[in-house]
Amino acid sequence: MPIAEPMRRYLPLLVLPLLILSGCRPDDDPPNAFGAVPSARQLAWHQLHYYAFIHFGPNTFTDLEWGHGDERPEVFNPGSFDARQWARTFRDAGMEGIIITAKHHDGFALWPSEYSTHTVRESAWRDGSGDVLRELSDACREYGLKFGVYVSPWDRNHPKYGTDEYNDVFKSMLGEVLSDYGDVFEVWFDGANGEGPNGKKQVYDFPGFADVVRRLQPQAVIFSDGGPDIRWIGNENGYADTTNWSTVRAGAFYPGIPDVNDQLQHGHRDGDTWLPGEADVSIRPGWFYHRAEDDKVKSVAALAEIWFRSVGMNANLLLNIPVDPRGLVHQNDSTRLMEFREWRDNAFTEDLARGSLVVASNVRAGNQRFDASNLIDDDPESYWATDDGVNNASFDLTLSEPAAVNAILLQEYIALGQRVDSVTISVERMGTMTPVAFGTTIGNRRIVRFPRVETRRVKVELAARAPLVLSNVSLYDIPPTDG
Ligand code: FUL
Repeated sequence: MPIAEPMRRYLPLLVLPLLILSGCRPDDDPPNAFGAVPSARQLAWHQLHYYAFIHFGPNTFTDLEWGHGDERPEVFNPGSFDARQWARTFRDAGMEGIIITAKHHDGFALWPSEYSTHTVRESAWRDGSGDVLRELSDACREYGLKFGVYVSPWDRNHPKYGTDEYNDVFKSMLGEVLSDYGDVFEVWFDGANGEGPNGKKQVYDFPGFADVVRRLQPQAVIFSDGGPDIRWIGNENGYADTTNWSTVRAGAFYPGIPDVNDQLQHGHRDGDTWLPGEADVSIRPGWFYHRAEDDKVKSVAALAEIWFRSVGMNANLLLNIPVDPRGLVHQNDSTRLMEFREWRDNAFTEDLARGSLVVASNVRAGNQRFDASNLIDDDPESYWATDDGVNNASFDLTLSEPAAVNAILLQEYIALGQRVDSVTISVERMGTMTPVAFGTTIGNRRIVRFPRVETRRVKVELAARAPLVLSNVSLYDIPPTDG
């Protein structure tokens, strides 16, 4: 029913006192989302930190990094193959999943594909009756790990490579991988695009490949240089940039795009698309196993640095551990993985911010729901938020007793976007607050390190592009690594 004109004019005057009386101001609403936001499948991926990459195939036996595609399939013969040993090792290492090279550039399929004659079926392993993907996906389920696949579009073996038909062959092979082995959490597309056996390069149908993934594994994230869900971090050292936006400008990146590594490393502040970074690196110099690298497994110190610069810089870490020709994770790698886990457990188990008093310079509508105490409540869905228009704010943590600290972990509530441009950390020393560290972006997770100091008060000053929305703060006293 239409409201009479005089009534309409006076309506705000009537409603406003009612709103005030009920204690309800417009800012009692949650903050609006800012800019691009993650999809449900990206949000699920953001909850991960660290998972294993496995490069395994004929190269494991021929000592190559890039097989030529003409290797005899019989060379693939892992005598002590045990996917359960891999899964157990990675579970014990504190990893959350495994991504395996189902097919690398040499074209050899680790499953008995109907669309290729260069597969485990043609190998000497188990007289051709084995299926690596079957045993690994089963082992992942048994050990509570997520299962993911790397499937290289570049194929140096397939006779159809370099022709239009190959895109359909690739889609069919991808379809097998995504239909026959249960849930897949991530599909990893390598941008490498070289020549096939006929000397020709392929024009890849990436949109068509993505359609296959969406149809068969709608919850899986698709990784490539340009997404559509996860972007490469622009180097193979496992390092994101200290400034790392999860947003990029639409269309700026595509699989195999050259000369943008720097941009991939830090994303775009003015990006209109959510495309977070994944940092990949190998625990050894090569991606595949080489006996000559048995004593070149990265140190705990090197792995810790990678952790700070990936997981601690708004990326997930994909750490490659090449399986050896026996079909086992080598002792040197598993020993190092366990040492690295022990260091992380020592570093991150005790959160010194828990139980502290947190007071913010501004709390949205003064409403308890957005209070700064949400920063230390262990609930990732609760957050501290500021009023609309308050894009610069701070909070103080007062510890129950003085403690030595050297790192702070900050997390934005990214379901509503990425906002923070800069952060300054100060600590109380002899009664005065002294700045000890500066940072730029936060995003899903940011660890800022500073020289170890004993203090009772820590101040975090933030400048953002929209009201602040942070879900978590943690304080740590991280032990040194043994070098
Ligand atoms: C690169 C490949 O060419 C390497 O062999 C390796 O698989 C690495 C993870 O991606 O593009």
